[in-house]
Amino acid sequence: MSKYHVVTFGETMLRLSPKNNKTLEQADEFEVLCAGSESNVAVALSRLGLRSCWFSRLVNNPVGRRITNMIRAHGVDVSQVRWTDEGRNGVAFMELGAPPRSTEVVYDRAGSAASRLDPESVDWSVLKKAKHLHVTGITVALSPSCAECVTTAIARAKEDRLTISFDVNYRQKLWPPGRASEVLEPLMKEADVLFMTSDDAEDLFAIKGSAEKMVEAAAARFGTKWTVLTLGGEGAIVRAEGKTLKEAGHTVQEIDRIGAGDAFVGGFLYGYFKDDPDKALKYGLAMSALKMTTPGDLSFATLSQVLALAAGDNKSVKR
Ligand code: KDG
Repeated sequence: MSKYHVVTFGETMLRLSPKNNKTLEQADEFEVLCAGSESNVAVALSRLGLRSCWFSRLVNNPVGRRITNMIRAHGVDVSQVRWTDEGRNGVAFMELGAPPRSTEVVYDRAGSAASRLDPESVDWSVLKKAKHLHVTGITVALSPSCAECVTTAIARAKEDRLTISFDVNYRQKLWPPGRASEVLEPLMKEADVLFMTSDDAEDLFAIKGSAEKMVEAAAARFGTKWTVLTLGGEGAIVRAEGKTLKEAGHTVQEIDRIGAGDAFVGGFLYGYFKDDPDKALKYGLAMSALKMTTPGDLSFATLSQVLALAAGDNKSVKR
């Protein structure tokens, strides 16, 4: 038995979000959370009962320890984190929007310890203990050495016969779309499962049309076995082994949508490991909907909640 189902890595920042729906400008109290797409996925998987390992590079100070503690609390293995005594940990100020006011994210992450992760400092033998590697475009955007880590991880995962998922996760505050599409396309083609929002498909790769047309065009262009487009409030669509399946999203009373995409990825991968595209979509959408009902990036959903919601049981009172 492999030690881990999934290994992933990337920057996780301290997330500071104003309390009581205040804006960043007016806030006098902040909730202390963590923000990192890959650790969000690792937590989602761990909550579903899978063994996940996440690593990054962090400064060994109270902020770095707080970040790892929040992730470890969900059962994620953080033993591969590269600790350093120098530099600083990234911080993200995240103000939650309330329509029509949009969510505002202010990064304070340039030159962070995580952005200095490099392939030589990673113990890649960790991949030999895993079945699956999950990586995202955010890490590629952080720095040339982080991009090299993603390239190295993909090459090693292929050698070690792991399956690979790649989430495009375009962040406009990190790089321009033209550069992102050019750098990401060859990496996306290496994945077994590709995740993208329909907005990213359109803005980065000019893939347009109905959801069905878009997912077929993406599958043809990137050649991935399973190609997944998330459609915001409309749900998600997958093209897997020549078939297209679409599923509507759940009605949600939204508390915090940041991290919902990562929760979707966690739930979807749970179904992917069962080789069932229909269940993958349902688990992904259930996990994502449940995540939106709680504050913070991290999912607090349980497997039984996800299975129940995926099966259509959404009774509001449980006794
Ligand atoms: O996916 C949610 C993330 O956007 C967030 O929490 C932080 O990984 C993050 C990033 O770099 O934007």
